[in-house]
Amino acid sequence: MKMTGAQILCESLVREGVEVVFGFPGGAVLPLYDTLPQYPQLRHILVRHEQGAAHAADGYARVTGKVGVCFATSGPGATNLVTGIANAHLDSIPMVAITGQVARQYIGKDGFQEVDIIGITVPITKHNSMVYKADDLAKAVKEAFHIARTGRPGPVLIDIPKDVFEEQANFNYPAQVNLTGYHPVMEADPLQLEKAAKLINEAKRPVIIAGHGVIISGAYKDLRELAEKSQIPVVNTLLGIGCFPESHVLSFGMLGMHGMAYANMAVDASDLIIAIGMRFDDRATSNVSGFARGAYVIHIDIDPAEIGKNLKVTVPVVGDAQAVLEELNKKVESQSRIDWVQQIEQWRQLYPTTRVRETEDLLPQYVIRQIYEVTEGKATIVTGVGQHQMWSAHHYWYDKPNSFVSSGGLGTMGFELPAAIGAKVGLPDDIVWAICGDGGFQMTIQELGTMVQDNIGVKIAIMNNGYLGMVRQWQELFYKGRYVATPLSNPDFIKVAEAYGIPAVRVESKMEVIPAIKTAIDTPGPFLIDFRIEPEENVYPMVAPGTNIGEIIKDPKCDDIALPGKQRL
Ligand SMILES: Cc1ncc(C[n+]2csc(CCOP(=O)(O)OP(=O)(O)O)c2C)c(N)n1
Repeated sequence: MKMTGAQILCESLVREGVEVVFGFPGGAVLPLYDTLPQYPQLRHILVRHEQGAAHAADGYARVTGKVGVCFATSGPGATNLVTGIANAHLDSIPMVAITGQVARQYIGKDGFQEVDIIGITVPITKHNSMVYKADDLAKAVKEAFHIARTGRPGPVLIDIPKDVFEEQANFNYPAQVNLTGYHPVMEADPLQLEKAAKLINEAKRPVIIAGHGVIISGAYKDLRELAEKSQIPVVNTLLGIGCFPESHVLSFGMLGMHGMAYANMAVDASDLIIAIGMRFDDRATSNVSGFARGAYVIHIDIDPAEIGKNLKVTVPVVGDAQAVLEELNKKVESQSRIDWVQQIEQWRQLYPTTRVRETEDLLPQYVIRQIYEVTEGKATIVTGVGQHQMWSAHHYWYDKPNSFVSSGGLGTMGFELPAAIGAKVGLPDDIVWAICGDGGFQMTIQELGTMVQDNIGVKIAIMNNGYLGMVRQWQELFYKGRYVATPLSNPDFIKVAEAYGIPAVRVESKMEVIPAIKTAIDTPGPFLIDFRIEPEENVYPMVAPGTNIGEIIKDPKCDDIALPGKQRL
């Protein structure tokens, strides 16, 4: 049956199970937009900026495990996607970005709105291609989804010239994908597994570092089995939050630059690191030569390119975390490591990082605690990048995967609002909170319009400190308090929200916190709270950049424990 390229694209998306697309139209994609009404099963959400489309597709993909899809037009539309694509690339998020291109006859002529988006996105996509004939479109879409979601997931871009959308071709959706050279290894080499099991069985002070790969591969049960069977403490990366219940007795929280002191101390004192689906990012390891100096390292990762990239590894295990752990668990012996676990537990008691200072000031840590209490820990928390991100990681406790959505690898300010839109669209029945910095919020503030137009009920908490807080903190600690370009004058966020038609309140004292959170949840649709938090509050503990992970800077102001520590199972 003959169809236009645009129809072939839509039909192919339907075949891939796509239900929602985030996008923004323009001349080069007009034939596609003109075809969309024929496909009511494809819900299109009009964002206000293409960066928002990519982040929303990213947030949607994280919480649903499906491939996120975004559309943009040629030239500036396509380049506006770049930050969002790079973000997805660094965090291994399955995404298909579809960009319009100028018509074939104009390609290479620097005509109106032409840009070489293929060239631009080569380093930030898992794969990209221009489809030059409508005949090739179905195959290109099939391959794009396959590549995006298999192996180590990532973004794939398809660039389609305007006249290819209009060209007629036969529609045959391929049943299978056959890509020479692309065969992600799922099952680990049995010999390597044998070696890994031997190291684990012999270790006295092993630590598991669980990363995003555990969440992506759905290896939670297998991870838990490994930890419980052989009594190994588990720490996690920022993106690994939620892959192991934080209330579990063997969970010792996040490691790294703003990790828990006891998590870093455990890694520092360990004799074996079992790294699962994590890539030894410098925010996790700090000075890599001072990282876990007395430990052997087992590195389990689906991407062979990650192994040995940042850290020398004793036993590399290439494979899908779930498949690997399932096999490894058969070879690992049950044993008690009670002394080691108790040692870390003691450190946890000595250096509890979940402290909130006793004060009447409005502390961000207190606000996040209250969001946790009111939502009973059941909300999906989406953050931007900065201090509020770390406070959200520290003071909300996550027991289920994907309940913490954040930009890890690229560290993209402005991620919070659009990613929360994507998360809420993916989980319409869940409570989704966007915890924003006042700086990051203004980077994608226009997406309030998207929320209103599509009635996407994200609850927004701005941690308004009047600074680019995390950078100010670095200036305070490492640049003698010279606050260059970090004080931030803000608009009246309440008026901004109201101008968009979003109800909003301002909170300036502790006693207003809980009522405001409850009102936000009880009010249908989006709601914004402007929390005027203590302007110069810092995130602790901290490992200064370039120092060793065991060299921890503790909060100089925090002596008392005003709120109870988290409950253990
Ligand atoms: C797009 C982008 N530009 C710059 C930075 C550098 N940066 C990291 S954190 C930060 C400050 C964030 O300020 P805000 O959003 O207000 O959050 P806060 O740290 O105050 O919680 C900046 C500028 C970044 N991560 N992303």
